[in-house]
Amino acid sequence: PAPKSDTGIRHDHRYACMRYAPLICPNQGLVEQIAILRRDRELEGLDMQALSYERAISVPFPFPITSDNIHEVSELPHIGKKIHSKIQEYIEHGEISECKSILNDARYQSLVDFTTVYGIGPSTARNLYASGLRTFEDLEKHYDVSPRTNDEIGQTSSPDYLKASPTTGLPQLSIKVGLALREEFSLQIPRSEVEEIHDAVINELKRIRSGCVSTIAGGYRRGKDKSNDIDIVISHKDLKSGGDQVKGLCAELVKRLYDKGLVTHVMHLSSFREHNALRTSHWDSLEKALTVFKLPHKKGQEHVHRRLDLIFAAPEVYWTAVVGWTGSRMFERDLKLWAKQEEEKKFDSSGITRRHDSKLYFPKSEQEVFELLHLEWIDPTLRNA
Ligand code: TTP
Ligand code: MN
Ligand code: MN
Ligand code: MN
Repeated sequence: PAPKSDTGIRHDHRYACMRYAPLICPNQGLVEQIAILRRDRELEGLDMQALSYERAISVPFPFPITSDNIHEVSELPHIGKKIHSKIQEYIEHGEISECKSILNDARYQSLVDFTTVYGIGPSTARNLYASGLRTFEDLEKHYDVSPRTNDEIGQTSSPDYLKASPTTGLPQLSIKVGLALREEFSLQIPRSEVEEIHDAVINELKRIRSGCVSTIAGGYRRGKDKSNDIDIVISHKDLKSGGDQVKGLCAELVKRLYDKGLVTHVMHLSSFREHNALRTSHWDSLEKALTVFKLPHKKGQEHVHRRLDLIFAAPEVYWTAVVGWTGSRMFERDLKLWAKQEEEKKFDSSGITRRHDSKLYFPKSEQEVFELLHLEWIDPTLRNA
């Protein structure tokens, strides 16, 4: 085996999965400015540049950066000359001039607006812009969405929603619904409602399969006060069932939630690719559904449409799925990188494999996932890199 990189948690470790990263950061103003640069590069498809800005802001500096300690910042990983000069500018002037011009740029504003629509990513946004569209009103005309009431939105879902394409290009229906519901989706979800939605989902799950287990993952698990969506990882207690208890459950549950009026739309529904001979059943065991969910109104109080992601894992890969869906994105990216570069393993939400012989590992707890990768376990609330 290759010699291990230095192990042990340090705030300046180059792998995000080896750092404690709390939600609150003492350099919030600076981070927000650099995030604008990152966003601009991401929207323009400059992914490597975006990633280097994202990496830079994922390294926590434990104190407010000032002219007295900025020399320490340049010793941190992922802080190159370019980013250092931006930080310098921020320390001197309280802002980064490039950010100001980005924020005033009409193209940037349109691309930011477009990508707030569920279903529109940077490349679709650039294409829409290139075809002359600039505002939400332009998009509504383009996608033939007229302002609707909630009831009418409910009716836009077609009866053949279960055939939602699992392939790359999102069907127009998705963008249409995303557009119609964009204001509701922009409202963040308090923890209490995340829990209420989880309970409602599990309540229906129990009716179709007993013995299931679940974890609310995503930002909620990392301690965020308000989330943009709800991510629930579902599996089954019975390890010996080898995934049989979970197979097909995704479509079954989504269908039930839809019939109960709880799920209003399905953006994506993956099927169990049972006949793919090149893959073992374990790699196929993550079924998932990206849906829109609305709690039933009570006492005349309407609830908001929420995005709900349901992830189904076979019992032996439940904990890798939980780790994989807890995030943050940067934490996940570096966990994969660590596994590959330092452990000669492949980490994925759907399992851990040894690279040279494809041996599969089946960790029985979240702690075991970290142990297998020779990492110190990090509390989810410190995975906010
Ligand atoms: P998100 O739900 O996109 O983000 P989040 O929960 O961290 O924050 P919020 O929802 O409040 O904006 O993703 C949750 C985690 O799931 C993410 O950290 C990485 C993982 N993930 C995947 O593994 N694959 C995917 O396709 C997506 C979208 C997320
Ligand atoms: Mn931070
Ligand atoms: Mn989430
Ligand atoms: Mn999600």
